Amino acid sequence: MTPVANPLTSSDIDQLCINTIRTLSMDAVQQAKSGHPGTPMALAPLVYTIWNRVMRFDPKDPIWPNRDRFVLSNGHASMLLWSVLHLTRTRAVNSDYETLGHPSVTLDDIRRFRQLDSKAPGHPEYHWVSGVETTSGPLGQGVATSVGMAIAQKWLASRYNRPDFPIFDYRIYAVCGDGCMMEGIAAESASLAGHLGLNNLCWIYDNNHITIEGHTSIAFSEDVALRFLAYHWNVLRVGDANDLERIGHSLERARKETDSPTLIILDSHIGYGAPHKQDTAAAHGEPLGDDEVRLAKRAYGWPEDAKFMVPDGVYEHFEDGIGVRGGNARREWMRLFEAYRAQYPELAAAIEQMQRRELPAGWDRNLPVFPADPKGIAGRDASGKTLNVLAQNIPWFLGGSADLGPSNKTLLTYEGAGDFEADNPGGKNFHFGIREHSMAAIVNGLALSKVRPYGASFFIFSDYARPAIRLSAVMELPAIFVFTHDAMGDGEDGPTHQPVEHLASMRAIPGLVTLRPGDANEVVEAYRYILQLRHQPAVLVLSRQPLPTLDRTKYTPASGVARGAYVLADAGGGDPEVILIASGSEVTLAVDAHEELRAEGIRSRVVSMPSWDIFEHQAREYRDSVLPPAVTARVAIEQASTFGWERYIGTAGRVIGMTTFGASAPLKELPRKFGFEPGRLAAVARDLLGKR
Ligand SMILES: Cc1ncc(C[n+]2csc(CCOP(=O)(O)OP(=O)(O)O)c2C)c(N)n1
Ligand SMILES: [Mg+2]
Repeated sequence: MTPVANPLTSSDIDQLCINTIRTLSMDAVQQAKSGHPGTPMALAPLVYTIWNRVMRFDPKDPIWPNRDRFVLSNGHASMLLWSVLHLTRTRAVNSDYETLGHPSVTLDDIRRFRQLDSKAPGHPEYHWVSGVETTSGPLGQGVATSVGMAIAQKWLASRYNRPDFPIFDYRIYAVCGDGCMMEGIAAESASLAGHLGLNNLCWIYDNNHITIEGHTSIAFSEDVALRFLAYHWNVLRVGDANDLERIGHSLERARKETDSPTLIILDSHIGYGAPHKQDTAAAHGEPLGDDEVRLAKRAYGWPEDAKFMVPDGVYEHFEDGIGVRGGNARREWMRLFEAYRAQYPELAAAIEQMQRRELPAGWDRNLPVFPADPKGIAGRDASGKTLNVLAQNIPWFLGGSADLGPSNKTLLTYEGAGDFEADNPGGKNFHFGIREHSMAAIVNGLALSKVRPYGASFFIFSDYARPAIRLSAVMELPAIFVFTHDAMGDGEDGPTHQPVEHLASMRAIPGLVTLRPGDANEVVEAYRYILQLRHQPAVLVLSRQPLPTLDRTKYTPASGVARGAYVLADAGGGDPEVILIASGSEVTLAVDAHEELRAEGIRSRVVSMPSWDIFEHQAREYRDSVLPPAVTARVAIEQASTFGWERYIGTAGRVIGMTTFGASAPLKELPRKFGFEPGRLAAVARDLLGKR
């Protein structure tokens, strides 16, 4: 052993396990010729301690509902996770939530780190590798998501635990680095976690003073401990990342904390044990090089030429630690749950439905039906009424807004809904504060915990939430984002509050369902569609201003929303001459233009298109029936960027949309300025047909 790596551990087998994590990580990065070896080398003792000594996690059933959660927010250090998932022989789970016989991560996957189809990808990917609790990599997202997990545990405990039945009492551990600490989303999330007193949450901050560009002193000098104390966190410090006893002790203190989340600041040395690279930025994100790997192995007392070696006794030691502890905890919980089921069959059934992302029977009963009304109702108001029915039908459907509840109309106002607060963790109205980014990540954390969440704000501020919305799509989570004030309905607030490119931006996210309903009944149908999604997030884009409620005896039913686009009004007698395509507030405008054209004997069709994404997933036959390829005279109208509409209007069509930002003016003046008027639409249609 060289002086660099003087082990301070209690036993040789602990050290052997830790060094296995280190060397697997170094070998994998070296073999891949890419990756991040330094932090796994430094944090191996921490991750070893959390997994093998503390966490209640059963590798044989990695989705057991009351398991402790482990989040690696510094996702670039993914080899930490692949190593422990492999060494604990964590089982794979399929998309039907069945535990399979084979391991989640094999040694071969680790040999193929970062290669196509390997279960050891560059960053932790939920949905791809069993045992990963959330996708991480964009720094700060993991810790923010962990706050959602902690909130979910509190809510579930409050709603489902009964005297002598602690069905939900799990804890959440999240590891993060300097990058996460610098990101704003972590600050938003820590602030809320402290406010809510989430004592089930423990973040461990890898205080290694190194990021990609060098020492953190070039850009980061605040006192993190003081900052977290000010957030009402319990702050602990462990001065040596190799000191297992102190790490264990601090985790134990976190567990005993009654009022606050805990931050453990862990002083570590990136690239620990590598004689030339320890404590340098070079250890962060590139292979150490064959010579340095050999020297580091020598420092660990490891055979220098051994690669991907798991020494005798290592698997067994994990089996004796987390395997036995986690297995016992799960079996005990299963027994507890059976007794709970006998006493509280309805609650037990609800918990099981939640785990499978099913909805309770009668989930859509009493949904509102809006009568035809030319004055109409705002999208946000129709949404508020619908949400209040759904939240009563689905006990675990909950959410809130980033301080815009009264504007977004997302408040649940029925008796017993309640506000989620530290002293009322069973409340269903969440107050995220003005923290859109964190809100979206928390919504992801809630969805990962199997409750059904929504978060809300103005559509313009989806910009502040987009990175987490994108991750909800990457993770295939049924998260719901309700965005009101969808276009220029904001009037006087002006261009800073008028979304233009946001629809295009949301539509561009693969797997995300974006829906912009055209009247109150389309809002209801949009919710009906969204609630049935199990593996897709949805963004609901709603108007601030009243939209006429269409007469569905005259026009086709709003249930067409479930197909993404549908023929709302038609000329009859075969294919139309011209097709008018619209979403949201422009749908009635298209109907008005259609009536105007009809009076002139021009046969037009109105297609209401609330969702491109849903429409794209319909059979070609259906799509061609709505937009017959032979009809090339098409006009799209939407109060948003024209970007992308070419795909539906083709080269012969026109689009009335936005090519500039909006303007500050009373609402009634804006449609005139930007050309969103039925007369203009009819004129463009006539022009296309050469009938001026
Ligand atoms: C939001 C975001 N910005 C930038 C990056 C690119 N990036 C990956 S790791 C890293 C440095 C992280 O430093 P630190 O968290 O201290 O990790 P360490 O090098 O100590 O492991 C950066 C900038 C990222 N992954 N996410
Ligand atoms: Mg660092």
